[in-house]
Formats: sequence, structure tokens, C-alpha cells
Amino acid sequence: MEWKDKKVLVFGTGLSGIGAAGLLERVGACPLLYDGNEKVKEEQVRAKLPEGSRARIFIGKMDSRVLEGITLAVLSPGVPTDLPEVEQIRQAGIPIWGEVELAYENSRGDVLAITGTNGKTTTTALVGEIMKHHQEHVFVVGNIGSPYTDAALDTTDDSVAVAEISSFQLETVVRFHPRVSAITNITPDHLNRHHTMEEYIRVKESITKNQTSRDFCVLNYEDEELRRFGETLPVKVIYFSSRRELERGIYLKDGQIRYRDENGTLDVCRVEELNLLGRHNYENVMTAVAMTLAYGVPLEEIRQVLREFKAVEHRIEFVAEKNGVAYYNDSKGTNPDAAIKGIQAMNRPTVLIGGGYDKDSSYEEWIRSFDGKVKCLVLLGQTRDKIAKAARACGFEQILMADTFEEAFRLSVQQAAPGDAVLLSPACASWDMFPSYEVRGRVFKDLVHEL
Ligand code: UMA
Repeated sequence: MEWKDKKVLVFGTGLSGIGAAGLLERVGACPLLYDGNEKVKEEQVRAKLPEGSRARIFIGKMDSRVLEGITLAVLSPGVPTDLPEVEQIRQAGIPIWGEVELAYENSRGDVLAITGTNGKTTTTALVGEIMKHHQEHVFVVGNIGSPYTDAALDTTDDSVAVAEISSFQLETVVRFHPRVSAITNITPDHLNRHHTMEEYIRVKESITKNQTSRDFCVLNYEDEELRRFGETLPVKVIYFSSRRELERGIYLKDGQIRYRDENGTLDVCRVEELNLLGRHNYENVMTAVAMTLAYGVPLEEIRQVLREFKAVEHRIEFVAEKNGVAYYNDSKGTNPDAAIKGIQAMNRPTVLIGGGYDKDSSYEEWIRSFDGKVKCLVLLGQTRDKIAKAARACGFEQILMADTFEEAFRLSVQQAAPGDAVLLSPACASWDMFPSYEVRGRVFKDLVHEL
């Protein structure tokens, strides 16, 4: 595409918006950064742009002046595609891309892309490490926290972009075409944005929409929807299973991960050799191994990385032991399914901190997974009353309410006895109180270290 002097509206001034504007300026286009949040200050946005940037900035209510001369709009992932302002853009006949699409259109080399409700960050980080061990130019980008647009223009024909792609980002891709894709699992999440489970599944599955018979897609065999989906794909599908031996694919049996294809069966590793705990993590490992084997990385190289790889920050991360109490940060447990994994990983009586931004999730399954391990639930945020109601309906009564994060932490410390664990695993996003789950996790860790 010819970008010179093209006027492009960039919707959102967070990480993705700044990344997109930076890319657009580098290719000679004229970005107009737009943010609908009136609390955002123009100077703050300007300060995030490179020195000498000529990008224009507009904050506040969208009006027709904003769209004058605009030939393309690039949405940040957090901007819903059915927002009235986005509808206004559509009505004006302006094409709409997501930030990922803009990056892809300006990139070279191959893309290995991972989506799924849970496990995508760990899988992306592991695929990234394996690829970095294998070759020189590797970019780990996307939902993991580094906008794809920041790296796109530095990619080369020989480089690989390992991309964590959220459902928000998939809503607005057009030609995005990974060489290898993976969908780790699909369980309810972000239903306030996608409205129905059917739509959420459709969006997730669209990661394969431009893939052909030359490409690969790694899917969870134990997820019935994904198993069925795999049968319909015109792509080379590799299934993984942590529950049964597969005729073809990668599976876990008796603590051993094995990969089997038409050439025979390979022993990948034993789970005791990994520094990761829990079935969900073995699934992440299998996804990463299948993706990189499919891409042509030799198994011996993959094994070396597997032995060294450690859990990612904010995902069931051990913080410290204080007065006999073990503190775990699972701030990335941003939906009930992820938080269930957090509980399952605990092997001590646990004081659990939960609650946050309301995504229209239901919490009963999470509460039923407490399995006698949770001695007290400390709740905060938008969802605290909804969770308390669900907990009581499930017969769980040990509930404390907090107004602030600091209060929730203080109450948890008071409730925990030596030999217990305190687990921050909220089952909710952080956006009602924090800019991101990373900030929430760091605040938690700081409070633990201050004890
Ligand atoms: N905005 C509006 N109107 C709206 C919504 C947002 O103007 O209706 C503006 C906000 O005022 C704000 C900006 O858009 O200034 C924020 O954009 P954004 O929400 O897309 O956030 P970014 O900082 O660009 O971060 C995004 C991803 N955030 C979301 O998808 C919500 C980050 O994923 C990602 O790391 C980053 O791009 C880089 O690619 C975070 C996330 O929580 C980790 N993702 C969700 C998840 O994992 O569950 C999907």
C-alpha cells in the first residue's frame, strides 16, 4: 500500500495507538491520534510520541471534523467494533483495520500466532524463547504487551514474529496470515464485548481465516469445539491432548510428552524436567512444541529451551514467604477459567483475593473449584457483590469485602496463618481499579515485599 501523506485515524492512545502512529509516521503517512476518553490529556499523549512527531491529536467527542480527509482508520484492540464512533467511521465509508492488521501489512517474514482464552501468554513467551534459540531475528509481539506495530518495520524476510493475538485483535484483521497458528482453548470470556459465546468462538477461530494447505494450526483435542473445527480446516492441523494418547499429534501420557506423526513417535520430555506446574502448563508446552516442530525447529533445540523456561510474571507467580505464609501473584487470572487453574495449583489452605472489572462472567464454576482449599475469599471491585452472591448460592460463606486493593491485602494478611497461602487470582480484569493486570500484580508484589 502507498502510505505517503495518507491521513490515517488511529483510535486509542494507549500502547497500540502509540505504536500504530509511530509506524505510520515512519512510512510517511499522517496519523491523527484520537481518544474518546476526555480525561486523557493531549500533553500526555504527545509525551509518548517520538521527538519531532507531527502526529495530530484529538481528544473528546468524535465529530465530522475528525474524519475529514481520513482514508483509513486503525482501531486499538480495546475499542469495540460496535461503538457508535466506529459506526460513524463506517458510515463515512472509511475502511477499518486493527492495529495488528496495520503491523502485518508493513511486515516481512513469517508469523507464528497464538490465541485462546488462557495460556496464550505463556505459550507465546515459550515459542518466542525457542525461536530465539533457533535463529537470530525474532520479535515477540501483540497482546503480550509489545505492540506488533512497534516491531513491524524492523522485520525482514528471514525474521519471525511470534504474536499473541487476543479476540479483540482478531475482530479487525483482514489479511493477517500466520504460517503457524494455535488456539489453546476456548472458554467463556469477554462476553460483554463479543455478546455471545458463538461470536467469541467465531472471532477466535478467525486466526486461521487466511491460512492455506501449506500452513499449520495447532488445536486442543480436548476442546470439543476446536476438535470439530479442526476437521473443517483446509490447513495441516496438529492436535494436542493432556488427557489421551493420540494417533497423530502431541500428547501427555504417564508424565511423558510424546509427539507422533507419520514418521513415528518422538519422546519430547518428562514433565518433571519442566519448571512449570500444572496440566494447563503442560498443554502450553505441547502447543509451543507442536508449533515450533511444525516450523522446522529440531527437537533437541526445543528440549534445551524447555528445560530452562520459567513461568511468566503474574501467572501463578510465587512472590515470597512471609511469616510462614506463601504469597502468589496470579493477577493474570482475569477470567473464571484462568482463576480455576490458580486454585488448582495451590497445595495449602488459601486466602483468595478476587473481584474486579465486570465482563459479564459467571462465577459459580470458579467457586465450586475451591474444593475445600479456600479458607476465606476477600472481594473487591465492581464484581464483588455479584461474586459474593454466587458464592453464597454455592454454600460458601467465608467472605470479606474490601473497598480498596490495600484493604483487601491487609484483610488477607490478617486471615492467613503460618502454613497458608495468599493468592491474588481475581477471576476478573483489573480495569475498574488499575490500567492493567500487570500494574495490579506489581502493586500486590510491592505490598508483599513491604511486609
Ligand atoms: N479507548 C477509547 N474508546 C474506547 C475504548 C478505548 O477511546 O471505547 C481508548 C482509551 O481511552 C485508551 C486507549 O483507547 O486511551 C486504550 O487502548 P487499548 O484498550 O486497546 O489498550 P492498549 O494500551 O493499546 O493495549 C492493547 C491491549 N489492551 C486491550 O486489548 C484492552 C493490550 O492487551 C496489549 O498488550 C497492547 O494493546 C499491545 O498489543 C492487554 C489486555 O488486557 C494485556 N488484553 C486483553 C486480555 O488479555 O484479556 C484482551
